[in-house]
Amino acid sequence: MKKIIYIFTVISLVFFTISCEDQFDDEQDVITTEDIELRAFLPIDNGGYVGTVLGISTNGSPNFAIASQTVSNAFNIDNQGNISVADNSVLDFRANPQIVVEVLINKNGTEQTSTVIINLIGKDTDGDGTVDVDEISNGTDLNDPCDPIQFEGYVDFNRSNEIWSNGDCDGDGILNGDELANGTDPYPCQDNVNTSVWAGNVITEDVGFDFSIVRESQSSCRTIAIKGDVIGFGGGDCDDSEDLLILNFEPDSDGATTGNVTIPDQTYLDICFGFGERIRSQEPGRYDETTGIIEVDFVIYFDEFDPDSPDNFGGTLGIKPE
Ligand SMILES: [Ca+2]
Ligand SMILES: [Ca+2]
Ligand SMILES: [Ca+2]
Repeated sequence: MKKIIYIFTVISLVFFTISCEDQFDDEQDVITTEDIELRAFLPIDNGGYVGTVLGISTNGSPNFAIASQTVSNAFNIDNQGNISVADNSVLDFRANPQIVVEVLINKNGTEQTSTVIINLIGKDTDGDGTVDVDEISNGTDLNDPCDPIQFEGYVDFNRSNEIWSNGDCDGDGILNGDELANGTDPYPCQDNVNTSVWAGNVITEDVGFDFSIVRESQSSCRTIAIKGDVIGFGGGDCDDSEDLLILNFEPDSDGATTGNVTIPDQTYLDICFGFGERIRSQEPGRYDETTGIIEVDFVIYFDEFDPDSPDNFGGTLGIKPE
């Protein structure tokens, strides 16, 4: 009897073991992955880490392989799914700003694909608007936010960049970030118009009419601002107006002492009339630093009226130092 029980037990054990193995063999690998989007900041070294592809199998670690990529040999992948740069010489963020990599995740013949979009971005370490790869090829300093030199009016900087904010590009002792907060220009004037010729008192006249007025003028980069009624248009209280008339200068060439002068479209003596008078130049006038003479045709018109109408009041504004 004992023998029978023993044989039965052995048979049962064998059967149980076989049935377990059958069940194990029948279990399919299930692989979990997802499509992802990554960013690679250039320049980046060969071997530089870019990101990791998710790949989980129900039966241990799966294998990762790149099936295709839109720029050959750009990236590698290791067996943890880490994507790294294979050959940085083929990464060009202007020619190919986006590279699509198809990754196969495989375990025991079961396979899933992850589509990985890698956006190439030109890094700008110092926030001056010139990306590092260009600073390297141009020979400028990628850690100096004021190299290459830019001039007043330049706006392509990154205002949230700390290196840029802590720079002082015009050398006036006020940091770039503070200049932005103050509403001043952080960049130096391109010093090829000597507007100081018209700083202080200037004589203004409506050329062809027999009068002239002395007015106070402030000069800054390629611009002067003259206080009050420059052409005797208003008279009375308007003479003492603090309103400013802005004129802009554009040299004929770099370093030239002559060039064009324009009156950008602006309100004129609004503080003393309040009728919405506007003034602008009809076409660019001329300035000459040596003689100190400025002449520019102007037109005065009312807001919402046609500034080109022949019925508008106009003339030639003459300006010279007192
Ligand atoms: Ca830069
Ligand atoms: Ca720089
Ligand atoms: Ca400054």
